[in-house]
Amino acid sequence: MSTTITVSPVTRIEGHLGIKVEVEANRVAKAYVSGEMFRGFEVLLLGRHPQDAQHITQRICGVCPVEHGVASVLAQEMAYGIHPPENGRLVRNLIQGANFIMSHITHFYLLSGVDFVDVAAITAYPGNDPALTALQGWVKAQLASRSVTPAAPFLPRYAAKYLEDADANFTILRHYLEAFEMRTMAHKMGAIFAGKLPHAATLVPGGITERVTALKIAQFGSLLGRLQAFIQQSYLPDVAGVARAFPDYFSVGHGCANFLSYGVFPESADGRTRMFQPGVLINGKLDDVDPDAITEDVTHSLFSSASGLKPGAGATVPAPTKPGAYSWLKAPRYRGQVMEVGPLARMLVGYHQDVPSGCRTAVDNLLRAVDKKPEQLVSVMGRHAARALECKLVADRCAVWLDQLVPDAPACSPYSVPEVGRGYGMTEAARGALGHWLEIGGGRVRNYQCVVPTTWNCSPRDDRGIPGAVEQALIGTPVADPENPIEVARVVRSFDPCLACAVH
Ligand code: NFE
Ligand code: MG
Repeated sequence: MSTTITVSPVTRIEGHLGIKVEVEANRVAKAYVSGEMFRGFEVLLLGRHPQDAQHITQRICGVCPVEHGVASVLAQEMAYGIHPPENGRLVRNLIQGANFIMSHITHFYLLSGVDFVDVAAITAYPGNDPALTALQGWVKAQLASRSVTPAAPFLPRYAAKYLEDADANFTILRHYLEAFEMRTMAHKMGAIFAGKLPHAATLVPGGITERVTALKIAQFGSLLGRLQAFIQQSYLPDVAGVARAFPDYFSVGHGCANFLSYGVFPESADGRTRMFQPGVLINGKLDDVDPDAITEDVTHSLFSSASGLKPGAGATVPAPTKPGAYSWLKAPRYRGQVMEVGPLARMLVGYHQDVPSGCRTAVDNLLRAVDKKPEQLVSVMGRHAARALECKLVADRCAVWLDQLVPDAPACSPYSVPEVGRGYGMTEAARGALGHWLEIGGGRVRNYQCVVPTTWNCSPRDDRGIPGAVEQALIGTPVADPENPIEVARVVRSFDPCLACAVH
């Protein structure tokens, strides 16, 4: 006999995500992941001036707007035949790096960490540290209001086994409060060159409109130093502590085990070398990324446009009552295969490459510290660890890019918009591979298609009925108590889904 569990909407993620799993003998046998709204950015861009695209597409999301802006200017730069000067490239890396740092800290402390930390236990923790007193007051108020309206962010929550070490529990919760300040600091740091954040005002084709000055470099460096200290002294040890306390989660949430990364953070003007180089891992074999191998199926998606189109020729026609369809996400595939994207994909692609990204050493050190084999990283805990490792690598690399900036040197190249043209921008957002495809006709946007990280991860079944990456990761997940499916929540949140992005 099977029990159906529906969790909708899933809290502590971005956007509207529905999960339906069928549990047999305390294991997930079938999983359905759905995006529950249509947004239509690809439709509303049609007929607009191409230069509006980096501003409009940033509004797809408040978490990764910078990356949508970068993907859009990369697509335009290909169509206009230009590259940014050195300062433009470096400043973009710094703004995007600031966004990765903000996003990863937010995900661990404010979103998914609460799946492992025992919030309620904090009320009994001894001491009178001001952070403790603040937390206790907050949690007590929430617990007291439970019967009336369960209040975010801690309630409602599943009855489950949480972190049992009271000191570690308090430490992570103290860092939870600090994480609010850290994510603000990361935004402030990026905004030094972005003009403002979350939505960057200074991103343009050809580079960046903000002047690079010695003062801005110094301000950025000061905030970066404090973030590096938090990552090193709090984030990495806290993730390691959770990994030690929940070793089972190195064997839960395996998924498709195919990984795709478009590469990110250009280290040369033409973007051919990048801090994280592009790569695709299928059945453990590393290959170059071929943009032509990307297609989007829609058989189970709420669209009437043709299935299996390449994004350069893609179409978005909503069909809210389409029979057999259950999600507002398309189903992206690479050579017809399901792909996982995100920090784990970047770290594993980097691990298999002989490039100086630092991935190989970081992953080797991690494997030694947790006494695991590389294949065990393909799991809930592996995703958290990869995210934390990447956060440190990116923060450290930001210090190098900052050092390479030349005050008052140009940060932007001139260009003109052609009547007809095509381009695509492939980059990485915090959650994974992000591509924008642009076609210009009559000097206006003739077609615009986005294939987005969470569209890859939370994809529905494809034309062949093959489930998407999160759907596959859920299959086999143990569920001890169907009334409290914490294991399902932990698998889903390990991907850091953003449904606002996914349905764009
Ligand atoms: Ni809306 Fe986004 C996704 C990321 S795409 S958070 O999925 O990261 O740039
Ligand atoms: Mg799309």
